[in-house]
Amino acid sequence: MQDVVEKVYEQVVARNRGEAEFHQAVREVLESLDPVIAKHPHYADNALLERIVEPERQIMFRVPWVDDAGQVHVNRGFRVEFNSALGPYKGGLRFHPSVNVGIIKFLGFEQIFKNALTNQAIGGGKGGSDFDPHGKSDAEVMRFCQSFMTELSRHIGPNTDVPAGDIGVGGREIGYLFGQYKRLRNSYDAGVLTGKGLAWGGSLARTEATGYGTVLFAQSMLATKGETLEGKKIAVSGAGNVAIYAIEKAQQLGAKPITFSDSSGYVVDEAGVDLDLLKQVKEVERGRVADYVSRRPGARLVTEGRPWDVPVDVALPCATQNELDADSAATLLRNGCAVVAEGANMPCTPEAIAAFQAAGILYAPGKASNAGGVATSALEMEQNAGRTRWDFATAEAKLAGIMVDIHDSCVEAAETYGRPGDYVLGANAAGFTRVADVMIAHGIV
Ligand code: NDP
Ligand code: 2IT
Repeated sequence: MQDVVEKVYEQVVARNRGEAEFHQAVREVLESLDPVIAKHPHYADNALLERIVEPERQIMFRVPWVDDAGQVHVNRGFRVEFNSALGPYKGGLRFHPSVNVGIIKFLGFEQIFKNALTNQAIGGGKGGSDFDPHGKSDAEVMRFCQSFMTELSRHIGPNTDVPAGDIGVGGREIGYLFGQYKRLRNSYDAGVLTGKGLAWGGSLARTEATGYGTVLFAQSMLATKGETLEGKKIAVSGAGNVAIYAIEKAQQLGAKPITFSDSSGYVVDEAGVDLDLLKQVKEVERGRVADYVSRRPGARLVTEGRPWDVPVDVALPCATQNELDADSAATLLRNGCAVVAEGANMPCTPEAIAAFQAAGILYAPGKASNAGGVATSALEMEQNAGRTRWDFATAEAKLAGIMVDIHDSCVEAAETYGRPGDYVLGANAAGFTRVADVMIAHGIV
């Protein structure tokens, strides 16, 4: 990194001790900015880099709640309002026991550039809690969500900050959160949350959007080589919202996803994933991947290793950060994998990314390839503001158009800065310059 950029990184590490994921996300962006700063030195003036790595506001709060047995628990809640240059803070809420301030800051930081890439009027933010929804009753999840929203409601609003789902937060949780917000504010602000139910302001295609968008991005990358997804074998990780709809879109485009996973292991189904069964197990029963295997002859559960051990043409990591490391990358490359598109946020380690880039395969960073979810959240906000509702085909067509635009912006920026085909540089440079230009226009704020 150039001196000016390296100094900013060192300051981030010194000021945010122990926040390894945040350091990792900042480093990846700053490294990409070398050629951008070299070409446009004014981006380093007026402490623009120093400002962009510092959240505008970060909120931490106590979340007390009572379980079904009457026991009181205390979780920690977070909302990091990172950057509002382009619009209200926008980004999901994650409920997972691993959540800490460094994880929320890495996600919020990535969200700034992802949201800029969508070309919609949304700033970057993220939130969540170390609450674990696994094994909790609906009533426990509801009481937790009500307590969480009791504090969060002071900080959000349709023109201020608009949360949505992420790991552990889906339609059920958004419902309980919205109900409590409405009660506290005595105001039906549909646009305060996205990922809502279809009967109360949700958008068609939002549920599918992240997974669909990831596959559409992979399709656009393949098109640059004159190829399609038809007949390609795919390894998917995760079995949640993103993974399920990545599998669905891949199947619609003639590909053959053969794996998925959760924290108990991964499933290999060489005949191709039975999507109806997977949805039944995960969306309806909230079960484990073993429940799929017990009902699907020919499928096997592997509890050691990763889906990346299975020979495939395309890998779609859709579970969590740092789930695909250098060893997994080497295995994928050895087996002939030629496309990696991230559905999750930061699932590939820096070493894995370096291996993919050195091998010259098609690799898409999550801030570009998983941006379809937040883009469709912005479409939900647009429908809420207009008190209208589009049909599925309209919403999906807009999502598809946005994914093509994001792909083309990445390709163009990578060419502009002298590294054609480098989607990491492309995504970071295109996202950064959009935000930076507006921050400059807004003065020192
Ligand atoms: P879900 O909660 O619906 O699913 C998450 C899946 O990943 C589950 O199968 C879960 O298994 C697995 N998983 C999560 N954490 C771990 C872990 N530490 N180790 C092993 N497996 C794990 O979340 P989403 O599908 O919404 O999110 C998946 C990824 O996509 C995340 O990185 C998220 O940030 C990203 N993303 C999500 C978007 C959205 O719209 N939902 C938009 C853009 C990105 P288990 O149940 O066993 O924990
Ligand atoms: O990481 C992400 O982009 C999300 N979890 C979706 C955020 C949103 O506001 O829809």
